Amino acid sequence: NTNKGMALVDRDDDGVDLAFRADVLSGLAQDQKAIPARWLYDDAGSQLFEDITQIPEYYPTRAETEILTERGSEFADKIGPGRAVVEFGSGSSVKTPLLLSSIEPAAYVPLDIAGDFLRASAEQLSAKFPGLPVYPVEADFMRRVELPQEVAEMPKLGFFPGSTIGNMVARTSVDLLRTMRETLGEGSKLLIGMDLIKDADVLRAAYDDAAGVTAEFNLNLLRRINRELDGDIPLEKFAHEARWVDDYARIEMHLVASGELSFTVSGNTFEMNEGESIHTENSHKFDRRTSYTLLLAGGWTPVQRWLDSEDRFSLILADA
Ligand code: AVI
Repeated sequence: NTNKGMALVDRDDDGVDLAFRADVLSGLAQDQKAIPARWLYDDAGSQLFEDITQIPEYYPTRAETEILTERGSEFADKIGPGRAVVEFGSGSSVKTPLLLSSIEPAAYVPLDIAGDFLRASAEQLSAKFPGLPVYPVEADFMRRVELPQEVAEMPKLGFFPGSTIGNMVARTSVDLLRTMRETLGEGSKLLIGMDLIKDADVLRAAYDDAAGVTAEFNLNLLRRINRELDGDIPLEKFAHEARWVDDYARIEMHLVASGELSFTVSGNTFEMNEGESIHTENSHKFDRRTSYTLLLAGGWTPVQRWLDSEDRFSLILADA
C-alpha cells in the first residue's frame, strides 16, 4: 500500500472527516467514553502541542534534545554514515537537524500524513543541509510505505522521536514497529524515543501544567468536535485531568464532567453524570525492560540506550 495518488482523508459531501465522526460517535457511546488521541491534532491542537513542548513542566522534549545534542559522536559511531534517514512523523525543527548533522546521512525521507507540515519541514531541512537529498512522502506510516526509488539501495535508519510510540496501546505499537520494519527492510536500524517511568507527581505535572496549556490542548478536542461534527458540547462543564495509572505505567488524559449534562454530536444525544469522563489520551512510560520487550515484540533488537543527564528520557537504537 503506497497511498500514492490516494486521498488520505475520506470526507462526505459536507467535508466531514468520516473516520473522525465514526471514532467520536462510537467512542462516546462506550461505558468509559474514549476518543483516540490522534484527533487532538487539528491545526490548533498541533500548535498547542508545540506550546506544550516549551512549558517548564513538560520535560520530554528538552531531555531528548539534550541527548541528541550531547551524544552526537556516539550516534555517528553506532549508526555510521551513508544511511537514508526515514523519519516517522513530520520533522521537528530542532531534533532532526541534530541527528542529521551528527551521522552524515545519504538522504532524508520525512513521512507524514499532513502534506502541508511535511512540505514545510522538508523545505526547512533542505535549507539547512544544502547537499542532502530530501524526499518527502505523504503517507500514513501506520501502514507499510513504499519508499522513493532513489533510496531503495541505501541502508535505512528509522527515526521516531518524541515518545510518540507511548501514545499507543501495546498491541498497536507492536503492529507499528513491525510495519516500520517492513517499510525500512532488512539491515535497517531504528532510533526511537521512549519516555521513562518516574515520580508520579513529576509525570502528572508534565501533563497538567500550571499555565493550563495542556488543559487547553485537551479541551480543544471538544471544540473541534463542536465545529466539525455539528456538536453542542458545553466546554465550560468539562475539566482537564491527568491521571497516573500505575498498572499500565501510563498517564491518561481525561475530560471530566463537572455536573450532569447532555449534548448532541451529528444529531446523536449523549448524557453524562457528574465525575464521568471522556478518556482522550494515553501516554505510556517505560523502563529498560519494558522498552526492550516492546521493541523485541515488534521485531527489533535493541543495541544501545542513551539517557539524558537526569535519567528522564531514553533514546534507543535497535537493529532490524
Ligand atoms: C506527542 N506525545 C508524545 C505527547 C505525550 O507526551 O504523550 C502528547 C502530549 N499530550 C499531552 N502533553 C503532551
